Amino acid sequence: MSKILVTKPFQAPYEEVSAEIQRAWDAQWLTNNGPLLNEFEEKLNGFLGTSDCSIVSNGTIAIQVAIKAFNLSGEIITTPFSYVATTSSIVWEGCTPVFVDIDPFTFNIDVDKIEAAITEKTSAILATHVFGVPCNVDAIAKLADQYKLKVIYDAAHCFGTEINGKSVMSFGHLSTLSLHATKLMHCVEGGAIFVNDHSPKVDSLSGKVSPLRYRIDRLRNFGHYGPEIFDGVGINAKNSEIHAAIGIVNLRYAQEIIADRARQHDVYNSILLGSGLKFPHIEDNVQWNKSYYPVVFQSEQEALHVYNGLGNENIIARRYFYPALNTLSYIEEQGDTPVASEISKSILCLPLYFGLENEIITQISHRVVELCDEFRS
Ligand code: T4K
Repeated sequence: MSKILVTKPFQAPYEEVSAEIQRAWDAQWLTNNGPLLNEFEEKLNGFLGTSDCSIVSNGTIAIQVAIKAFNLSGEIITTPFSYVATTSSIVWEGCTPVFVDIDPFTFNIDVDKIEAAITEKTSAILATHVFGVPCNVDAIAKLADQYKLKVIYDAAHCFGTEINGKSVMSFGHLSTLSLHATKLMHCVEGGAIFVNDHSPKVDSLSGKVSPLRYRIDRLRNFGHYGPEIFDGVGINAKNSEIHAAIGIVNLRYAQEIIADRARQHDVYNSILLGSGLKFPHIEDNVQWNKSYYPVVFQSEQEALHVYNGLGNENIIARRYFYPALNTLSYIEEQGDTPVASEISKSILCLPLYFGLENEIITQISHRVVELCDEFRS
């Protein structure tokens, strides 16, 4: 079998991409929140049913800008089971991550353990909807209200996931999305911040926006409010017209990409369900985007046996997300997170990308079952 990667970027027909890039080229406007970027924002809002989206240069800076937008300090309660960017952004912004263990079924932060981690220094909860599976947003909102905490969701994996038909970006005070090439929806490099701020709108250079959106739009552009006025400290988190052009094209295929992920999941499930493996639990009211195919094995040794066995046949699975983030070398207070520790060691994501054929998925699945049988015998 030729090499099967864990993922591949979606690529729209090149003519469509070049036609869209041509618009930026003809306009001689290439970056600095130009018309294509604004169009991409509107189209993202249109697709997701959200109202306030600011595109930035990647999903990591989206988290960092989010933390700055609320002027967070002190401790931020977070999950140990996510990509490193969730934790590194907290540390980079000078805050202290406080790790709360995860739920063994959804692999998201365990809401029953959050309250015990709240101290007078806690300023926010930054939770990841890992693999696009939503956290218990109602329970988190209740705790946040009670303790006056901000809620930021790292929704990097969540394009297209809904709760009761509503985009998962509509929950929490703010959500961040990654639009990186490896994501279900992408613009090569990119990220977005979705705010849920219903306070009275304020004037911005581009019209009336919520105060939080206003702040984020300043933060992502050096603090500029016009050429000579700087409204607070900012950074360069802008994205370009070329990225926006690719995003606009890819968005045309969003439904098709999501449907294709569901097809792939069905094929994997038809062989792997019932073979002693564990999969994320999805609540009945959740429409999951199926952006990854994570499988939890019975032990780390079994996971590694499968990982190596597949690797020997050129099938590349990935240990998303190992190691648990509270064990990173720069973390002082690791806390006690046995569930995250166990799951991070025994999980693999199997190959999943647009167009991956049923036949290949069938072969991978049978091989996984054989390798597990071999290990267990
Ligand atoms: N929060 C969470 C929860 C996240 O998962 C992430 C990122 C972030 C925040 C931060 O968002 P960004 O700042 O990245 O926008 C990838 C991605 O780089 C990263 O975006 C993603 N999460 C993370 C989970 O995975 P790697 O280490 O898997 O990348 P890499 O280069 O090994 O590529 C994966 C596979 O894709 C390989 O098999 C090769 C293939 N590939 C990759 C690229 C880039 C291609 O075939 N073509 C390509 O162009 O990190």
